[in-house]
Amino acid sequence: MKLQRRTLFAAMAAASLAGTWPLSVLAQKKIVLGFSQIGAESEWRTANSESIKSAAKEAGIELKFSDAQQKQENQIKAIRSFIAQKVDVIAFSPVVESGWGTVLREAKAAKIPVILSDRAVDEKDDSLWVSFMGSDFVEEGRRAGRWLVDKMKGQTGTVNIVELQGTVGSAPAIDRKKGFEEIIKADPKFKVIRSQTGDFTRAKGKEVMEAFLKAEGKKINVLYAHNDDMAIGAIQAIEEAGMKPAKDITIISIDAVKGAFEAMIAGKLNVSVECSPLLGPQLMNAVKDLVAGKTIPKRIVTEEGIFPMEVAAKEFPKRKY
Ligand code: GZL
Repeated sequence: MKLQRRTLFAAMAAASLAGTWPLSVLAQKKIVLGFSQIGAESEWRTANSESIKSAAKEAGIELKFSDAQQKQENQIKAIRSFIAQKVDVIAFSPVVESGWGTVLREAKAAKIPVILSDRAVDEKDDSLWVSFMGSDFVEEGRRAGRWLVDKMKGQTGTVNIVELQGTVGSAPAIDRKKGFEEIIKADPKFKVIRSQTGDFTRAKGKEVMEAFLKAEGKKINVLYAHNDDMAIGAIQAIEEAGMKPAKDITIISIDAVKGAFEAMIAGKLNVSVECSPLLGPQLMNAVKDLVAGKTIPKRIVTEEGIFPMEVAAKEFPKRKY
């Protein structure tokens, strides 16, 4: 990419000296970013896409945006199309961790830098991307676990937990499970009695929670959902089963999207661990730095908090997503 731009700038500078191109045009060539988005599976994803689109507009970057409808083959197709179009930078949120080596090597061969946005890949060769920006999902799982340990510290009997996992094979699903278990395994009273994917969607979260309730019913003390959308779907299932969400079943989820704050204010969700989708501005800054020939950090971690229902009403007006 640097070579192409240098050649282009040299040609345009020569043309300018010949009086045919104003030198100011040289700096005007728009940066072109190809972005492959996972889909529109959750409130979080919608807010993330909005952040990327508005930040690109704000930064004067031409954005080629592709929605993969949660299919890895569509993301790979989109990345190949960006390579063929010779974009300046490629960025994407990998729907799952594995299966990216071939297409990332094609981007590297085409000298197009790649930024991982939101989620990581499990490729060993980390020269295949210049930076990974997004949350620490293991820490998000730990935060959820620590909140539960604190909430149940007076509890002596067994605490039966059901878990709604995110998309199978995705970094957030793998890491949020890992972080949560790392914390609760210290106390044998915590038992995960059912764990199944709800694919990060409300519909699937409700469907799987219905199955959990059918199988375990009033034995369930806690629901740990890897995102708010699945928790909100599960809340519907819990109410339809004649139980009180956040009272009969303690509910912990992750993202802290608007729907979670509304559920907490309604007394139906106990806590949401923040996972910010607002990656647009830092992505555009990274893209501009890359094109300007600067180096960018290999890992940029999003700073985040945790919101129990007790603070939801006060915090809600300040929320940006
Ligand atoms: C997390 C992101 C996850 C969200 C879900 O950074 O990848 O995907 O937690 C979304 O809501 O579907």
